[in-house]
Amino acid sequence: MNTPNRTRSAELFARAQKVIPGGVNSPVRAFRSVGGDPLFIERGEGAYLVDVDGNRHLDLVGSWGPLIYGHADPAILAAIADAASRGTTFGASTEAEVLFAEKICAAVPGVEKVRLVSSGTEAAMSFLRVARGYTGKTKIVKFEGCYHGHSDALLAKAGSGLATFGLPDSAGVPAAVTAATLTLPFNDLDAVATLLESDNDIAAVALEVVAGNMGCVAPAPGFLAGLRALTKEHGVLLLFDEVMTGFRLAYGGATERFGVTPDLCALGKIVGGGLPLAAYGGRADIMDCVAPVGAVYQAGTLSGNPLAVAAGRTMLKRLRDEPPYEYLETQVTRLCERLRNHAKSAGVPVTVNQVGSMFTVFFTDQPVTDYASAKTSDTAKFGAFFREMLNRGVYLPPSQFEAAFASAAITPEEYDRIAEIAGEAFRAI
Ligand code: KE4
Repeated sequence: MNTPNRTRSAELFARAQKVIPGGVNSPVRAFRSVGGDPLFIERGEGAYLVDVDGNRHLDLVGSWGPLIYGHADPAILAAIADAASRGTTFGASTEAEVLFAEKICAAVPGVEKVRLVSSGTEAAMSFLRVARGYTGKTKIVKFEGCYHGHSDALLAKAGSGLATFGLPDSAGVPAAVTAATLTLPFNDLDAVATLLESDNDIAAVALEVVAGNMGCVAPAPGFLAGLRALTKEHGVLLLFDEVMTGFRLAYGGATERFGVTPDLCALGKIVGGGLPLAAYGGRADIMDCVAPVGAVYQAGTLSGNPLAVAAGRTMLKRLRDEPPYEYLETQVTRLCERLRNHAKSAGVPVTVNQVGSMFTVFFTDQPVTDYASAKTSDTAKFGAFFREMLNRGVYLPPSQFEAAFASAAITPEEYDRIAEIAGEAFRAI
């Protein structure tokens, strides 16, 4: 399979590295873990990404989640243009924000009040601060392999003993900040029970309800209900990070899909319709801790930005009027079955995890239920698979430890084509 012409991307990448760290504005875009130079994109068209060399790719990243209906949705573009004609930002409240907040509260179980922010990082950083402010307690429990944005307290990894002090997972993060972030294995309910029984200074347990940042990993049966019972029993708040899963796994997100309601949740990606908008929300008595009502400070110049709110409102309207969930469930389940069959006939050991329209092909013969098992994957093989798929016009997330996000813009014939291309790629590696 010859490699498509990517000279313009290569030129731009060389130029970009002179003025942007790593030539990218977010690390995962640099293709470091899959090899080769990153693509530079000229435009998105429905199910396709078109790069600056004119190569078209069926897009299974969807900007890491927001684009459940694909690129350049005409209704969303029209809503943004319409809002922009009245100005781009006011730093003051608008009617649209109220209507949007009402929609979010009506959509997501357990969300009685919501605050709009500009990124998932801001949403997760804020729900953590609110949990600490509301409970008066200090420690936070997170899970290995879960990512909640790049705020200091959440860039933590497990200390020597699982429940000992968290260690920084990034340079520049003071140990004092992550000391209060305890990290446990995902899906390990016993570890949570042991910790909550032994430490009464825990404000919250936070998790990706379906993990996407270690690759797609589902909560084990009973895990979410167990967390809900344990946190209630010990006066600890349960925080669902639905930045990826919100409005993706159901209109009410993973909370609706799994039927377990947290105390607070973070939303992002889809809720912003592809513009910089995220949100955190939950029980009114907890959210009323937030300034200017309560003592927990959080603010933002562009929070509730009119253009982003217009995009988000249009996205939610479309999700209501023409829900993509059944179509995606059918198509992606069929696709994953075919990926398993093609890998098997090519003699390539893989574990394909899928929840709704999120999936990951792990290059391991073991079940993947947490970060330790995800790490048994052969990342070099994933890199080779990624490149073979890309050369054939299918754009997967450029990392073994990321979830693919399928869109409703991809037709059944195109899903079939993706499966056939994967068959060729499995045979080629
Ligand atoms: P942002 O600050 O990137 O909007 O959201 C942070 C965040 C919070 N919570 C979850 C569950 C997330 O997945 C994310 C961001 N996801 C990554 C993909 N692994 C965004 C892609 C990137 O970092 O470039």
